[in-house]
This record gives sequence, C-alpha cells and structure tokens, in this order.
Amino acid sequence: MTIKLSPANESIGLASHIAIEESGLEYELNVIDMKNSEQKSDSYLKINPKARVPSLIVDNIVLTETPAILVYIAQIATDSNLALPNYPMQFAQIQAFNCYLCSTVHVAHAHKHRGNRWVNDEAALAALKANVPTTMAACFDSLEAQYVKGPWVFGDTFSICDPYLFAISSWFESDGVNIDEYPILNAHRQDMMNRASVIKVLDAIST
Ligand SMILES: N[C@@H](CCC(=O)N[C@@H](CS)C(=O)NCC(=O)O)C(=O)O
Repeated sequence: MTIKLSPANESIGLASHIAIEESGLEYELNVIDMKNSEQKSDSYLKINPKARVPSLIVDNIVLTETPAILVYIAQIATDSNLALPNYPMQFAQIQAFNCYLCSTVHVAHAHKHRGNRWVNDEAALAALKANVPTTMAACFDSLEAQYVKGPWVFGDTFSICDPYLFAISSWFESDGVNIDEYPILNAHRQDMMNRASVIKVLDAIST
C-alpha cells in the first residue's frame, strides 16, 4: 500500500499530517504551495477537483475531507488507538467533535479570507470578515465549555480529535480571539506543541 498526503502550510491539512505521523504509517508528502495557488493548478485539480487541501491518495484512491481522512488513518493504524474503535459511543463522540470542527468552526474561519464562496458584494464580504472574531469566539467558547476535557479532547486518551483541534486552535490569534481566555484550549495547544509528531510535522511543512 502506498499513501501520499497533500497538506499545505497554515492549513487544515496540519490535522491529517500530524495524525498520520502519530499513526506510525509510512507515507509520502506532497506539500501544496497555497501561497502560489497550487491548489488550483491543473496537476492538483486532477487529484482534487474541489481545489482544496488536504487530500490523501491510497494506492489510486483519493480521499478528501479531514474527518474522513482522520478516521481512515485511525482505522488502518490499528495499533495506534487513535479513534477508540472498540467503543461505539466514543467513536460517535469522535465523529460529533470532528463534524463540529469541519462544518461549523472551519466554515466560520473561512469567512475571513474565503467569503467569496458565499457572497460577492464588497460590503457583504467586509461584514462576514468583521464578524469572524465574534463567530470564532463563540465556537471556542463551545469547545472550551462543552467538548474538550483536557489534557486531550477525550481526557487522558489521545485521539484523532487532538490534531484536528490543534490545527484549528493555531488560528486563534489570526482570527482575533484571545487564547488566554481559554485555559483548557491554551493548555491543549501547548501540550501539542511539545509532542514529537508536531515538532517534526511543523518542521517538514515549513521547509
Ligand atoms: N472540508 C474540507 C475543507 C478543506 C479546505 O477548505 N481547506 C482549505 C485550507 S484550510 C483550502 O484548501 N483552501 C483553498 C482555497 O479555498 O482555495 C476539509 O475538512 O478537509
């Protein structure tokens, strides 16, 4: 089996990149240069016609959407216990958490630079952007109060939710939200920064 991951710097691809590093699986890396719009290049559009990162190619099958990629990594890396596969309710809670990040938190963040997915009018674009600190703070409120147990998302057990949360919480400052107001999320980010997988991945993605 060959596995090739296409992430990009400062993107949600960080979640899948850290998860696959944590899994111990062998993989190749094809870092997409989003600063130069490589996600819209002819060669990348053949991989993912949606022009988004990340994508994971397993043999000849392309998988997109971060929650799906994370679950796939966890399921094939059976020794890693990244998704608590033996406990249906815990697995459902993992899915619930990842769905919230994908469908609500990431979308709120995208209103800052990608508002033209929804509106074209300049005033509407500016209004979407101006609201990002408020909508993201509401998302982080919810993550802090309802979801993240600490030190990891599900308490003492590290799972695929942790790299996903880390990728999202790296947007705190740029989205205008003060991380010091979120002690659990702040501690989670610090703990993630100290993991060997994260140190390795951040080094690989930035070079
Ligand atoms: N739902 C997708 C979202 C992927 C996505 O929007 N990725 C952003 C980077 S964070 C992207 O590729 N943006 C490129 C663009 O909009 O041109 C997932 O969870 O993987």
